[in-house]
Amino acid sequence: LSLLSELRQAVERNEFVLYVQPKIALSSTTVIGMEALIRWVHPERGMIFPDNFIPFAEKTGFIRVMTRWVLEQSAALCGQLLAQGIHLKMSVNLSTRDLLDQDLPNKFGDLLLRHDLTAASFCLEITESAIMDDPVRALQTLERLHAMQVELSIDDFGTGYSSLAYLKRLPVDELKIDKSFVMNMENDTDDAQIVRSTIDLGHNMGLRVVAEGIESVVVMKLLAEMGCDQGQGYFISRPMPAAKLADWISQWT
Ligand code: G
Ligand code: G
Ligand code: NA
Ligand code: MN
Repeated sequence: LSLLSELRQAVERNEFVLYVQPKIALSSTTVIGMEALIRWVHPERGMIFPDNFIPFAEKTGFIRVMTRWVLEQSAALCGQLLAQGIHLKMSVNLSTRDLLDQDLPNKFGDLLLRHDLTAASFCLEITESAIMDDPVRALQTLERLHAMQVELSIDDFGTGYSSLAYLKRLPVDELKIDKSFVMNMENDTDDAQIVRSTIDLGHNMGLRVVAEGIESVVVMKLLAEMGCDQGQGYFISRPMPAAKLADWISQWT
């Protein structure tokens, strides 16, 4: 069986599982959101991580089916949490293909209607490289999404090739500092300076700044001192099955 037909079969057999990783405010440690991260639980091979199928799904265009699945599951989870009085913002990763899909804003609007949610429940994460693949069309999609009031985030910031001149024109709300700068910032003074400068750059552009890859309390405190707004990482929580989130929140708070 080719990987593509295996992926199609995985959808039919419900083998994908929505994992989420909590996102907290660094000043108060309050949980404010979560990032949706897909997992494939294969009947024979067990858990398959996205690095082993997302790049392929992007190449073949199958990613659009997966993105739709993730958005559907995320919206359902948001609805369930809201019914329990839990208001969290759901961050969902978009790929290049999604950004080039002219119909994505309409599909997203339809999703919100069907789940009785507002755009404020979502933040869409896009990497610099996904945007730079076709900046003109990407910008069109981002502007239409932004006009719908959905928040947009630049993911893995600092690892791509976009210029600041270009970034300045993007209708984004959040900048997410790549984990490669955050993970070792307690020991690497260059990393710490990059993180500090990125926080200031983001704030000066009026953006919320999020650090991913927080693996220790020392790093979490350093980031809070630097004024970083939000954080995410193994120290706070590893990604977990969506069904476990409500319990995790009640233990965290
Ligand atoms: O935990 P982690 O292994 O989940 O994710 C590895 C990579 O796969 C990351 O770059 C992450 O952004 C990407 N990824 C995880 N879930 C999704 C998804 O639903 N859509 C897209 N486009 N990428 C995802
Ligand atoms: O590419 P993106 O930033 O969307 O994906 C986030 C990736 O980082 C996922 O694979 C997720 O599991 C992983 N991740 C989340 N927190 C940590 C962390 O604290 N340390 C490391 N090494 N990886 C993390
Ligand atoms: Na992401
Ligand atoms: Mn990232």
